[in-house]
Amino acid sequence: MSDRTFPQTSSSPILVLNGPNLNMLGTRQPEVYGSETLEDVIELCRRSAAARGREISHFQSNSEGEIIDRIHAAYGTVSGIVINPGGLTHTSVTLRDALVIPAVPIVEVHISNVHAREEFRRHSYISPIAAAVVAGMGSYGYVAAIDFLLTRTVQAD
Ligand code: DHK
Repeated sequence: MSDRTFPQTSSSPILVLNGPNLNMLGTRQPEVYGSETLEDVIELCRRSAAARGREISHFQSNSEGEIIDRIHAAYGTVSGIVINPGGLTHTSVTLRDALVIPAVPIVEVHISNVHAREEFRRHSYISPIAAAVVAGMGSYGYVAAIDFLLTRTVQAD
């Protein structure tokens, strides 16, 4: 865990970001990504945060630029970021550069166990700047990530 990102002192929302193709959850390769839709997953995230008296803000896009714009808008307004970057995980230096800008803890989530799949999925541009990485836990990975951020974050207000 890096000292750069902890402790946080805000009760602002957790930003949950989903990258390309994650809007197709429930339809897309259910044997890999499960049968829950993105709406199901986000509802799970909302309930998980609400159980701790907190809120999430969610954004999904198939466009790298839109995701980066949303991260820029998060500056000063969120207390942590949970991101499943989809395929951008393995390709995007610009996404990584954007994610350090808000200077909040980040958890990288993958529904599938990327290490048990194709070789190219084992490399992540995001992991080195993440406080934690979750892979292979299905939708529960998002819940674990939110819980981690909310319980490991010092509340000032
Ligand atoms: C989702 C994707 O879209 C893939 O490109 C990643 C990740 C894995 C997941 O497991 O959630 O390689």
